[in-house]
Amino acid sequence: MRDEAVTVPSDAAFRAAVLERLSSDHGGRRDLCSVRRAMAAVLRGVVVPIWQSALERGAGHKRVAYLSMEFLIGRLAGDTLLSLGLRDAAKAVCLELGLTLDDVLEVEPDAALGNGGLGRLAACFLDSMATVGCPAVGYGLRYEHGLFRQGIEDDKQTETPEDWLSRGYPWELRSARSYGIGFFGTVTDGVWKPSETIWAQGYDVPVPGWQGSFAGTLRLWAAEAVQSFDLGRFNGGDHVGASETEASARALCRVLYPDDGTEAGQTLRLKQEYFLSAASLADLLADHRAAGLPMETLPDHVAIQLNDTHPAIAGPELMRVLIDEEGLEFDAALKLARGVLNYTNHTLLPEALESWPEMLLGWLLPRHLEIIRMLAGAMPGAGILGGSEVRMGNLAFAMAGRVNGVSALHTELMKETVFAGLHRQHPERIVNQTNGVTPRRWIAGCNPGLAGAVTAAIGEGWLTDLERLGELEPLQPGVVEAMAEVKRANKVQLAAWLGATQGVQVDPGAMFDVQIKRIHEYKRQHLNILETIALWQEMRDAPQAGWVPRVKIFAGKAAPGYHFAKEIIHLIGKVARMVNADPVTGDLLKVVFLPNYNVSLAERLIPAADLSEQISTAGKEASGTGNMKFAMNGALTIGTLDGANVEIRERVGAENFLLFGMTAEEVSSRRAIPDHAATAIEAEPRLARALEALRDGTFIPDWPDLFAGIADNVSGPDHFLVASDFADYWRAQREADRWFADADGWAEKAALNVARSGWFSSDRTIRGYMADIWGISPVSA
Ligand code: B1N
Repeated sequence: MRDEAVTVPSDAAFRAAVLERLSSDHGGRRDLCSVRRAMAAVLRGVVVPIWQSALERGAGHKRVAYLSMEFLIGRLAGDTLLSLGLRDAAKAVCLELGLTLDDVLEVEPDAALGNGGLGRLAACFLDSMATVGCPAVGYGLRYEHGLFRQGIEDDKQTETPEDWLSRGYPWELRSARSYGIGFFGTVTDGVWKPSETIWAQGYDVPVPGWQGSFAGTLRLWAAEAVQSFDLGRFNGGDHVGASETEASARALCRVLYPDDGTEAGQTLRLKQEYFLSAASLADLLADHRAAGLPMETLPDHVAIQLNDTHPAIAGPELMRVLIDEEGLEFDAALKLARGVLNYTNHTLLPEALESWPEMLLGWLLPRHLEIIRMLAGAMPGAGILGGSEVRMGNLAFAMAGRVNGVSALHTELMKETVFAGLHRQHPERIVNQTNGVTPRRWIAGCNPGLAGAVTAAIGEGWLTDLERLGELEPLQPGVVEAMAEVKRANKVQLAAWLGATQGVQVDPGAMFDVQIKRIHEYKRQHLNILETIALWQEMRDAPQAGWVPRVKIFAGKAAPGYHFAKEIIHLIGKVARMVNADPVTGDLLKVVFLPNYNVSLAERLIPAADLSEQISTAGKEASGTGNMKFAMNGALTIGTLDGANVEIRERVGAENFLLFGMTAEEVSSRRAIPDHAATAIEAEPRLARALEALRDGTFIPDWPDLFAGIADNVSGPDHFLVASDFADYWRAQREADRWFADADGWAEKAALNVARSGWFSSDRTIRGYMADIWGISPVSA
């Protein structure tokens, strides 16, 4: 049902508009790219008026500024068509032109302005804020190159630049907003004179809510030179040097830092962080001033959310503006800043907690260092400075009204570990907001079959009120069967795609076991591949023992400098090569590593998954969001008590979840045992044998000890306790086999996962932020 107030073309008008565009803008060409662009142009013509009218409706309302270095938005055409109810019309036009809609949608570049979960969460939040009526601007950077494109050569990762902008980006509008952002220079008596200025130019991507009910904005800052071209220098013969300032400005937004979980200690990264923070604040304050509002009322009009510490320099920047430009006293400025700023922590991993050397910060942002020292002086117990570094988590905490974690467990661990001291001083400040995902993209968009089955069972309306999935219970037999049928069809489709694109033949009747996420030691892809090796070895020993056939699917990128993660990818590739060619195991076991994991690939894999691998060392994965997407698409989770797995298990029921492994508490005590890995391996001959295969050249005869590094790590320091959790993981995997062998039993468990996952909608999360953090009520329809 379309919202009556929204002008959406009829199917016939949409068709006519696309054909018209094709002829006027593309010379009547009917290739995939031309059709894609013509369709995008027509959709943009529909979306922009929706967006403008929502901005008018939201005027004067308190709004959110969501500051994030990452927005992993993926492709937009499919989502937009679905939301506007034009998917069938688009299918028909494509068919008429001799194409399929899927192929047309496929040629849209997947905008990957993010690394992983943190960036995808920001994108889900944009969708939910626009849908529930929360006025919001997502502020980010317009990186010229998003996350690198991952290739696989000789089973190893290669990296090439991603170029989402190279053929123009139809979803953005160059905005009238632009601001000069200063860097370096000197401070005299509290007056900062920057020695370099780079222009921040806004580009707006309208974000329409479901069926055009409301809308928000994603505003991305591009770096441009204040003066792009020095004609004098050019005429003087310095043809290259004449563009020097432009080149240096453009370098700022050239790439997204491809690091998820480790601190990228580069000056350019800090420059990016400040550029985002300062431009976004300048934009907010410009609106506030233009509305004629006194500065003291800022907290009544804006809530700023810092997506992790990456934009935490926004705190000192706001202080600088309030003190140096608005003339406020330090204490009044701090009170005001705390009234608007909030901070989400996304990780407790020590290597990911940002800190900047005071030297570096003082060189790039001399006035900000002064202000940070004042803050540290005013709050001596906050731990803002330490070891000649500025600790950004402590700074963000000290300046925020609310600090939140992203799952119940993570929030509790935050209170006990990194922020224990600060939490004691400010016990009311930390709140939990468990992550969520948008069901528009992650059910209706990627799994139309499932959406159809749900609607057939409980009617419309659940996509914006996901807890209504609960109405699927008590499960009717027809519904369970319909869902199982959808899963089967999705698996057949994926199997065909794997055959066509990867040259791997898999049996759609096998269990599709999927682990897709960034490659990290704490996420333990090596635990999964070691179990795969052990399984293969046992299958070879007794191929007739009644094994449940498996297809092990992996995908994920490794940070370019993360050697161990790259070795894991290499190992998976070699195991796949050996196992897939083994006539003894044949269809019993296949292993696939899919290159270039991104949002679009996730949309293809999740609907076809039977088993979702969420196997991080307990206490390490702050939340996870893939885990939620799998559950709501009817996959069972095999997982540890980590992050949001805990809450997923509570909701879907322990009998529908394959739990294994140590708890976060047990992890800490186990790690204290000096030879924890060796004892675990001794007690588990299967693991010993699998590790041996990494050392004896089973997978790479020409270079037998190539993977000895992984084996040595697992049998030595094993910080992430792969060895200690292996036996229980094996047990849970065999339990999965038994459950899967009972097809009806499995189908019922899968259906219960769908029916009970409504709470994991990001609409619920956003309503939580609105009520507990931002103090914003929805704009009424
Ligand atoms: O944020 C997600 C969580 O679901 C994941 O569990 C968590 O790992 C992820 C430095 C990060 N935490 N920290 C980062 C990203 C980029 C970077 O440069 C750290 N990403 C997460 C959403 O809450």
